[in-house]
Amino acid sequence: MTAAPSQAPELPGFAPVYSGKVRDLYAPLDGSGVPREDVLLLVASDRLSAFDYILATPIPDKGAVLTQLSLWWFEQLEDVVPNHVVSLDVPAEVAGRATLVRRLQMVPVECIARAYLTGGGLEEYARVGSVSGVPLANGLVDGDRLAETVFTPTTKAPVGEHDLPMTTDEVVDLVGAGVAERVDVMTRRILARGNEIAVERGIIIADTKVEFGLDLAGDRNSASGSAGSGPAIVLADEVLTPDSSRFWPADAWEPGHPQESFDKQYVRDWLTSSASGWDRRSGEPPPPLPEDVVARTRAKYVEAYERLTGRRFG
Ligand code: Q0T
Repeated sequence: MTAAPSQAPELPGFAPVYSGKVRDLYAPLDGSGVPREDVLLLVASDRLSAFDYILATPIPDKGAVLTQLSLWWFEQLEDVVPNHVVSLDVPAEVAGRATLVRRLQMVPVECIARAYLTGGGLEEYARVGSVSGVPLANGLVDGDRLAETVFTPTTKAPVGEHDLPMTTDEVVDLVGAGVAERVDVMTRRILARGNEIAVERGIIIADTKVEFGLDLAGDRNSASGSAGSGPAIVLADEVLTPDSSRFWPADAWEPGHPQESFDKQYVRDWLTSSASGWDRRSGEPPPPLPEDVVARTRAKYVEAYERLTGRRFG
């Protein structure tokens, strides 16, 4: 028996607002059944994406592990950036994997910072010798640590489409020079603080994607280095999880080839092995995962949580 993929659950008292690849957003209904406009319920599912597919097999506890990890990081980052979390008072059905969050005006940019060179950053470097306009040293290879953390924003494409790199000018045209500068600095600080903490615990965070929102009602930022210079910029969504970031085991780090993925290695290895019977270029969706691949993948998520936080999961 194969478990069905977890779709956005129906939650009494909540109206579905948006379903992403792995997370679902709801608006709480007020006493009269009207959706509230001040807060949202953010629910993390057990869905896993690999090779641009949502796999048919959920990973048990993945949504809870990543929610708890994000909450822990929000605390570690409190002096760097305010966050959208309001409370953990959520329906029992999604307890542990949901948070009530402040509804923000989202900054329409995927804010990415890179501390190590790989993926799209490596491709751009190979082509033009720079990444998002930042010139890099000659001769860098896949997995090299960058001398400075680079901000590499992209567009927010709809689900199913690919995000495209944005120039600084494009970000400025979209959100203004003030917000553009502040999200650049904050995204790089988040990754830098993340790595200060993670590297001691045997994990490298090569790069990360964060989302910010503007709190048009709330206070000015005190931690942003720009107090009084515009609406507060608030960290939304999730932060420094294996879904939003590339986690690498630090002890296996070896520049010059693609690094092992902390969380999805077993899934990728199995899907690309003959055992899966799947051809990535066939256009067919991947087959369901075998039990042992699911169990080992779940263990990697729990291991990341436990290593980073020093807490036991569950
Ligand atoms: C959002 C207003 O991928 C997203 O959501 C996953 C379901 C992106 N997204 C976030 C929002 C948030 C948050 N988080 C917020 N606090 N306020 N909108 C909308 N889409």
